[in-house]
Amino acid sequence: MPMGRDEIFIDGSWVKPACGATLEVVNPSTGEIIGRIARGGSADVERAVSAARNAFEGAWGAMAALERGRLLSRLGLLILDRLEELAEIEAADTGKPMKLARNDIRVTARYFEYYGGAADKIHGDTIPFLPGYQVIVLREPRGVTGHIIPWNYPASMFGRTLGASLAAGNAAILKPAEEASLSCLRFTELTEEIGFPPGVVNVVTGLGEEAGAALSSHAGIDFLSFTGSPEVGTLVQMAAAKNHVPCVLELGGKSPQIVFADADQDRACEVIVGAIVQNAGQTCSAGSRVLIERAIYEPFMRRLADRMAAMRVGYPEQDLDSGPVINAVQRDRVMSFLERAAQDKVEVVAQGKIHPDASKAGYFVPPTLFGLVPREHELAREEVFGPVLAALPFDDEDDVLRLANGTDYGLIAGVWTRDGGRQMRMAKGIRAGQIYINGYGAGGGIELPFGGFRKSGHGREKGFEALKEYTVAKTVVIDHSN
Ligand code: TXE
Repeated sequence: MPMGRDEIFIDGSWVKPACGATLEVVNPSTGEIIGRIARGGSADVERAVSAARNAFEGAWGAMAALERGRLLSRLGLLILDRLEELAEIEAADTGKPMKLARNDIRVTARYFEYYGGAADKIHGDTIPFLPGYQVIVLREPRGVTGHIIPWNYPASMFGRTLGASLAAGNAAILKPAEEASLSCLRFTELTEEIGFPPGVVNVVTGLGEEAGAALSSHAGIDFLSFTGSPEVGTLVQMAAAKNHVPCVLELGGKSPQIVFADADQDRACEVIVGAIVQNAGQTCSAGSRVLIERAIYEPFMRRLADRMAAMRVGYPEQDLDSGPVINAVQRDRVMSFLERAAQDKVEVVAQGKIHPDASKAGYFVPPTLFGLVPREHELAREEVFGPVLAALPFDDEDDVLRLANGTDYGLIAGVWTRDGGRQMRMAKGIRAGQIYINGYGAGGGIELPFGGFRKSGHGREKGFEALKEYTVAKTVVIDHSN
């Protein structure tokens, strides 16, 4: 039974895309074609935007916040009901181990539960002004929101971006990544089952340069949320700027894990290796640099090396430490980093193993730890988006702050130390959207505001902070003096 569907979802109906074409769905664990999705384009985005506008100005806009929230909460419950089926779809489409796929589906459900509960708690403000005046600040939905998401966590991104937008009262158009659209399509079928009014959720699958570009350059949308590469993020922001459409961008990272000599080294080691190997390193908030205080560099590297060497990669049902990367392009990209590092004589300290039963046609790469990486080397500065960890020694707090803040990115950071004063100095000194002390929550915590500095993007998703992005303040000034 082929997976996916050759239709897109507009105005409450499944319809063929205007061009009638489809795209292949490839299983990254085997390289096999397992289904097809519709190749939507600008004509389809056009219809989706007008359907969303009608919903926003019609039934959806008129619905009580309480009712909106109920629909979202029920969607969350239905997703949990279908957990196993959805996890299997996600694992087949992305190659991730079943335990991670199940977790991602639970996270998706949790987003709808959280934002369902939040829908009737988004409220405005009053402001003391001149005598005889009453000032009310209304918090209104933006209107029609566009959402372009990547392939690394398609399910949870669906929940994260649509949960917040719909809770705030917007109507949405989602463009999933062409590499992994299947779970988004299945969630969309569940929105039908729950009974969202037509036009509230529209899903146009297709290529980035077609459907994605059409959505980001559309003058009829009021807000845009993009998660993906910094390069495409720049294009998207420029396209949106031409229409004065505001956007939130969540781009890449080169997040540091900072280990001081007084850290709990056992725990730090386990969490650091786990966080870079998870999802084959294809996590925007992966801790891909480990900065180690010089006094413990050698012993801590021995621990990291043992742990990295124990990592096992395979297909989803094996439930190992990670699966393949998403496609041949990403595999070749990651392998090219390893090849250049070899040419530059950067030392491979340890590598995990690809399970012998894993298909040779799958896109597997071995988890790899590099030691004594020069500070200016690309492994210390560029996002690899693979299971590749670069280790560098540092001397003191000033030195490590320079190093931590010394890339173009600033998404998250981990700090491992028992010293309370130092914990706070690091938290204040590091320019990143999330700082974890003695832990690392790559991608976790749906309640926690998340987003970047500099090339990691701007604006915040997750938590209540995201609801500020998806709403706008309107000030009403009433003169009641006569
Ligand atoms: O991402 P793209 P790619 C990084 C990571 C990875 C690299 C390339 O380093 O190696 O990006 O991945 C849509 N107008 N991240 O090429 O292209 C596209 O269809 C509008 C980090 O797959 O940015 C998809 O839906 N949209 C990241 C989405 O953008 C366009 C997650 C992301 O794809 C478009 C993924 C266009 N011109 C990759 N071109 C993270 N931050 O988590 C593409 N898209």
